[in-house]
Amino acid sequence: MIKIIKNAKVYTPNYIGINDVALVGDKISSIGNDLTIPENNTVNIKVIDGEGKILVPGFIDSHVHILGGGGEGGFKTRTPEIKLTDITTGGVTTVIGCLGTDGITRNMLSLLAKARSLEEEGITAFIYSGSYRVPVVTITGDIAKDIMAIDKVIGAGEIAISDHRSSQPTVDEIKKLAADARVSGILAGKAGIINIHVGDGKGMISILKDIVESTEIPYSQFLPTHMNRNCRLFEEAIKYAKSGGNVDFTTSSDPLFWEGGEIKASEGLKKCFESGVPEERITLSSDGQGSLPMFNEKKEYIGLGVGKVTSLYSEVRDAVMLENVPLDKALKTITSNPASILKLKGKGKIQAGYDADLVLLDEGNLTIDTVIAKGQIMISAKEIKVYGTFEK
Ligand code: FWO
Ligand code: ZN
Repeated sequence: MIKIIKNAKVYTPNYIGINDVALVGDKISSIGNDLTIPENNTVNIKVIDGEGKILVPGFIDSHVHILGGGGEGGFKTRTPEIKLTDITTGGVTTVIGCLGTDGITRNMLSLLAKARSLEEEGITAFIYSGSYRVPVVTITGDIAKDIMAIDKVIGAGEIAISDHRSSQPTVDEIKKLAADARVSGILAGKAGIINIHVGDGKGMISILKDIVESTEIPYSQFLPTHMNRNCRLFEEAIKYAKSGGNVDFTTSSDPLFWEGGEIKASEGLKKCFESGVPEERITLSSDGQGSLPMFNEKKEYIGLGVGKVTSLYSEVRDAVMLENVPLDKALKTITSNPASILKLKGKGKIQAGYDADLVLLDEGNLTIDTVIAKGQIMISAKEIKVYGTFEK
């Protein structure tokens, strides 16, 4: 099937002006002005009108509890499994699935099966092996084997540090894990990334700084997330990013958290750019379907919300509409930045040969109009065209 998106303002995510973009099957085939359909054309070509619209790469969400998560308030607070349209209605075409606090009753094979189910339903899904705890839960029994043998495993995560729910990992344990993930990632042509869950603990990311300063392991091996969960950690994120690290801000939130001093991701982006953080060092992720538990000062559970994948683009839109962050810079945090940090081949850009993952936005209010994943129209004119297996 050939599709041509005509006359849209194209952000690759760099702005390249009004262009046509042709999709052949599940790939972007060409970008240019006035791509015309030959008179004697016999192939059925679908033309999508991009007039008055902005065309951007499909969004990448690097931290989603696709199997569900939670449980911090007991069994009844285990959050439900994600559905396809929870993801596509947020313009997200690639997710990285993870386990969280509960890596005991939720297991890696189920996470892999859920990723494969999302792939069959039409989007791209990868996973991290592991959960909060170290030693890491894996499929093969060894993180290096998981990364080398299983196509969808791109690294380990979400490994918890500085959190009362963590396994209190030592620097050495994280160092060894990063070493294994790095070398198996190199051998498999993958990122071998360690997605680090940073809690509210006062240790913050000192473990990561120790490792980068005392070994050959580079900053790029780690992607610490939730770095906007409190002001102290956010200030640390700016320093860490300016010295070479990548930082990820969580977009799901609960007004309860704002009392706790959490920095709204859109405001965090603005502050980062004002502080001179290089734009390629920042990513946003939603923590979708994860729990957003609240604990009091005695670490007693007082309630929880559930993360939403739709918060990912919503925070990018707020950054542009409310914080005056330029659209291209804001878009990079959920397209080309995660694609390059996580080494997702063919993802995160509008470029010939890349996967046909694209989103059309209304030019006026930047709302999502159309979502295309692997060349298939998932959402068109704000209407859901493809539902998950059991959604309709
Ligand atoms: C964050 C996922 C947290 C789960 O600290 O880590 O709990 O396993 O589902 N969520 N524990 C949420 C804050 C960043 C607001 C998770 C959750
Ligand atoms: Zn987390």
